[in-house]
Amino acid sequence: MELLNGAGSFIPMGLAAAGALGISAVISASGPKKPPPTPTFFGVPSEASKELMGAKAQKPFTFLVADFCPFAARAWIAILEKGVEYEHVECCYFMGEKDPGTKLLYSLGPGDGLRTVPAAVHNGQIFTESKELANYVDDAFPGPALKPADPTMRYNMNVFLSRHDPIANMYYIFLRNQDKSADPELAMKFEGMLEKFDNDLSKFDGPFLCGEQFTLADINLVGFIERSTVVLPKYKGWSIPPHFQRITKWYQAVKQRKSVQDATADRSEISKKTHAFEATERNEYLLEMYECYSNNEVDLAKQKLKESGKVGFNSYKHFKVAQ
Ligand SMILES: N[C@@H](CCC(=O)N[C@@H](CS)C(=O)NCC(=O)O)C(=O)O
Repeated sequence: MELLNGAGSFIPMGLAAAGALGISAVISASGPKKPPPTPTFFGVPSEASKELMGAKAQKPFTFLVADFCPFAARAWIAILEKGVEYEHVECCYFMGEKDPGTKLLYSLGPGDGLRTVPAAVHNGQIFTESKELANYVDDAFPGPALKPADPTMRYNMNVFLSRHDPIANMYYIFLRNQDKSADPELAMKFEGMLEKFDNDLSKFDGPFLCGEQFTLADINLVGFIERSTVVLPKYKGWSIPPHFQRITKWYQAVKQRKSVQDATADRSEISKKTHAFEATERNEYLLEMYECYSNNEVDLAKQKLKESGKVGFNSYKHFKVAQ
């Protein structure tokens, strides 16, 4: 079938429909062309960052991460669950631009670049923000789905995601608080949030929030429950109350997953070659890293580690010992 176009000549029906849809630009005499990738909100890596990326950009997915960061853990666990082939760039942001990964991170975007991990470059586009990045990884790659297919269960997952998100911020508020008299109240607030999580684990048959499927709603919380079991007992003398039995069971199930085991393992070679921290065993490492948070001295630690700028040398820790 043919149609008369405005100029009075005939055009085939298929092309007329394409024009009506505004996609005629992608059709040429040599056939359909691949449309350019949809731009992300953060755009494309700057020229400076492309140079820094160099050899790190051999694989199509470059992942900028700090292995102690509970936000980055979200995207990392998603990547591992899906079996994405990726380039792993550890960032010791405590050392600022003295650390090559952090230099790359800062140079990625326009203006000031990015300032936090996790971040990724995929299809020549910049991605960041842990929840959105984990979700993107699920959408963009084959492998086990991290979101329920059923719309109602997906709705439930989204409710769990937003309902339990405040746990992340509260963890930091509690850890960083220096006023001992406020600790009991902060602990109560944190427990109130954990209680909601514990209750929601009874909504379906488990072991995960949405039942048998391990989803983004679980992934969102893994890092914060890990730190609640390792960091808060040491620095706040507080532990997850044992009556939150569902959380305990959930965490046992979570720790069975290979992705979680890999993202929470003792330090890898790349980690040891990147960070200023000294401990190599996982829990010791988290305790060492979070010391400055527990003293609410993150800026001081950054200043010290930037000054010394040495891999495997925690000048903040030594400064505290000498004090
Ligand atoms: N909203 C961000 C938060 C990420 C974030 O705060 N990451 C920390 C590490 S745990 C970071 O990169 N901090 C950089 C700095 O303190 O300089 C997300 O969810 O991705």
